[in-house]
Amino acid sequence: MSIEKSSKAARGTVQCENTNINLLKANDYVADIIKGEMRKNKTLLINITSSAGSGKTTLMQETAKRLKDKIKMAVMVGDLETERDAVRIRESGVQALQIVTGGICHLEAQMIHQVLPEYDLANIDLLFIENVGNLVCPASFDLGEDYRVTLMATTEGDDKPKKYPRMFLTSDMMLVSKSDLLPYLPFSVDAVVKDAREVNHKLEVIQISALKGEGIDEWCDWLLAKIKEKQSS
Ligand SMILES: Nc1nc2c(ncn2[C@@H]2O[C@H](COP(=O)(O)OP(=O)(O)OP(=O)(O)O)[C@@H](O)[C@H]2O)c(=O)[nH]1
Ligand SMILES: [Mg+2]
Repeated sequence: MSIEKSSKAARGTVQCENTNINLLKANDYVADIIKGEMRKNKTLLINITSSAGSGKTTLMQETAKRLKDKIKMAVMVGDLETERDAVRIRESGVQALQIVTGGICHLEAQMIHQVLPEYDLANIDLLFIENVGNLVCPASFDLGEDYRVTLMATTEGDDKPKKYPRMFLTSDMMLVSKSDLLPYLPFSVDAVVKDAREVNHKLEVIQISALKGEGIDEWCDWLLAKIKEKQSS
């Protein structure tokens, strides 16, 4: 791909028979409709992103266990194939629907909008979108979320924020996940936080282990505070 073409793709613009179709403009139009729905129903919408396997579904399961008796929570989850993640999340006792993208590497606002009628938003305080696992394409698509939360697993190496800056630039929170593995890995939390905050100085950070429970109470308190803000707005 030429440099010119790749920079166009980065802005979401595709050259098609001399017509420039701004894909992101169409996405943002639908994202605004989703935002309106969430505002009307006072539902907090969180977009969870990360590389493949950083612990998104495990975090959804642990969050559901802790919060499902306090608030009404639901999840929609995107994957290229299989319904496995939705099945895992449903086993934690919350509604979860799978969006199978059939090879597309990210979720788009139109996909979210299409499944929204399956959710009783008036009775949902917190709706998660678990995005397709990768740090590249999902960064470019606004899904109408209130907050974007990116997991950065200790197993991935601490150099990712500078290599995949757009994801960290567009996120509100970075969860440094799998912290239980820190004793075994050459991973510096200080280095990853420094790099991530050089990309985005407003980024909030919590260190978590969904497996051992570290940071999960702090994460749930953050969610509860954001739900309260949304409901009093
Ligand atoms: N050691 C450790 N392993 C974890 C932790 N959280 C998740 N895992 C493991 O990491 C693997 C991937 O976890 P998932 O929750 O499926 O990750 P994911 O981000 O949802 O993966 P995709 O949806 O495929 O992108 C599983 O084997 C989990 O058991 C953690 O806190 N510590
Ligand atoms: Mg998953």
